[in-house]
Amino acid sequence: MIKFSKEVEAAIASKKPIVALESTIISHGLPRPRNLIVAKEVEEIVRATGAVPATIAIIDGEIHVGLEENELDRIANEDGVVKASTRDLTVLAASKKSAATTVAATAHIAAMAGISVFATGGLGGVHRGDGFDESADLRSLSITPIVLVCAGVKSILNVEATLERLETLAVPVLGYKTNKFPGFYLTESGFEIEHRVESPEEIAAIWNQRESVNTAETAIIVTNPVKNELDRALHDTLLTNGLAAATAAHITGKAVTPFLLEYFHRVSEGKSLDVNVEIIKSNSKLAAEIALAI
Ligand code: PSU
Ligand code: MN
Repeated sequence: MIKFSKEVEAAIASKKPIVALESTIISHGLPRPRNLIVAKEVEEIVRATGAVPATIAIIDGEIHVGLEENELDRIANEDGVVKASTRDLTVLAASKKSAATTVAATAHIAAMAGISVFATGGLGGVHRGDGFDESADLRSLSITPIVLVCAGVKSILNVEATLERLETLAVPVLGYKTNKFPGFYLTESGFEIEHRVESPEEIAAIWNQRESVNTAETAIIVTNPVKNELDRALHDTLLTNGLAAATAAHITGKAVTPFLLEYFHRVSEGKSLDVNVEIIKSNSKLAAEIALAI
């Protein structure tokens, strides 16, 4: 059912630590041509830390865990690559189409492949505004055993409502060297985190307690704040105007997040993009350290 890259297949055989990486960030989160460059750099960071990168995507209907170079290139550059959540996997398998996987679908597939650590940029969550829109990322993390490293939830979202949903869904949230819930582009979102951790070993120890307290079905979210945050005034202007632009353009459903990210990157003339790239790189490094500790 799963096609492994040569590198990931060898890592499984020799029991090397593996880090899952999502692909929607490549196809729908970052602009070309930087998306492919960053995707490769992130894989290199994981390798340099001593783990093996497994970028996950759907190629011609098949689940791929670890992408060969030409496959990574297809996800980054082909126009027909759609954004897929867990519910899309059956349809894609039957229609043999290609897709990039969101946090929800990537976590689902990684767990299926026996991978226990996953790095992304910002988690999806409850959207702002009057219409109801909650990312499938939250539901997926409540039923998928994986350590997810992120820089909090994307600041385009309703952070407070998202944290409440994570509490309801019984998904633990840890702050890496912080008690402040990170705000994706911003180091702090204004909300607190109860559980602060200081090292990858401490995170591994928490992960290893799941069976003993019978909570092995949920993910563990590790939040890693960005060091060089986006200018706050610029961030707030982008957010207000970006949300207004999305409403004016009648953007709904799964197009909302890619629209807002593209708006931020374009209007900030790449400033938000630089922060987004730093986030992904630093999360991938921490994820590799956690994978080694586990
Ligand atoms: N983090 C980023 N950039 C992204 C995403 C996360 O830095 O593009 C993607 C992830 O794939 C996440 C998705 O699962 O955005 C959330 O989309 P939605 O709100 O439609 O569930
Ligand atoms: Mn949505």
